[in-house]
Amino acid sequence: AAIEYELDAPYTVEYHDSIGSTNDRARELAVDGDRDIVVVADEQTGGRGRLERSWDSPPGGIWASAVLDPSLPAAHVPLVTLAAGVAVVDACRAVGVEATLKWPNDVLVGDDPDSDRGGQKLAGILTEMEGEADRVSWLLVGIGLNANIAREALPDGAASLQEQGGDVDRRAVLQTILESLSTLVAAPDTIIEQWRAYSSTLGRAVRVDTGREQIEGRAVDVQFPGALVVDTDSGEEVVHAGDCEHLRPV
Ligand code: BT5
Repeated sequence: AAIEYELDAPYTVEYHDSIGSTNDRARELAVDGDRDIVVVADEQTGGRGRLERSWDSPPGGIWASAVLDPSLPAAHVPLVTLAAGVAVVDACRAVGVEATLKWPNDVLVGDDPDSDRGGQKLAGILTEMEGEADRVSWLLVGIGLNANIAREALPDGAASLQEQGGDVDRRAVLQTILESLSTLVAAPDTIIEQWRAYSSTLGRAVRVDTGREQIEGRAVDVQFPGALVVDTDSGEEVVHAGDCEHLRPV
């Protein structure tokens, strides 16, 4: 069944049964000057992750991209990714699924630091923008949450809300996500603190691939506007972007 598109949300909704990528459609709207609109699809045929990766998006997921007001300084944009993660965790916890956040853009379940079993990815965030210095011309955040999808229809290492606790009312879940997101972006000072509270990265042994180097150490903090602080053998490193792996305790 398709998501009903009437949401009592702080954004207007454009709904598609099937689309290439909601981020691509949101980008068209954003470039045209639309704001506070969210593109939602039941299925994506060309879902995207970061760095040219693909994002599996079978029917039953929550695939959504929100076009935000770009009036914030470009330097604050990484906060939007953190805010979207917090909003997704809020919505998962509201349906009884104890999700946590892995820096910078993953929502996990089962990421217990004391277990040998690594966490599984329940959702991912893809923030995109154009602009420079203090002028963001458009800004959007894509959210992919595996909702009513069977585990078998997802790649290895993924989890779904269905598998965690049964099917959800996608409309209600999306509503919670958008309300949280809107509250958070209006109060950017609160984002990092909430992110820390939901994080399963902090305190962990991590390996971060920045694309140029691998940094290993203990993740000790996330600081404005979204950088990970890693305590390494050669001192503290502040990492602004990269892929982070949670290492098992030995
Ligand atoms: C992300 O990238 O996690 C960002 C995903 C954003 C998806 C949303 S859906 C709505 C909007 N429209 C889009 O086209 N995109 C956004 P990244 O951190 O690069 O992780 C990508 C990796 O996650 C892949 O290489 C796979 O290993 C894994 N993956 C792919 N599909 C998955 C899924 N459905 N669930 C869990 N993991 C998945």
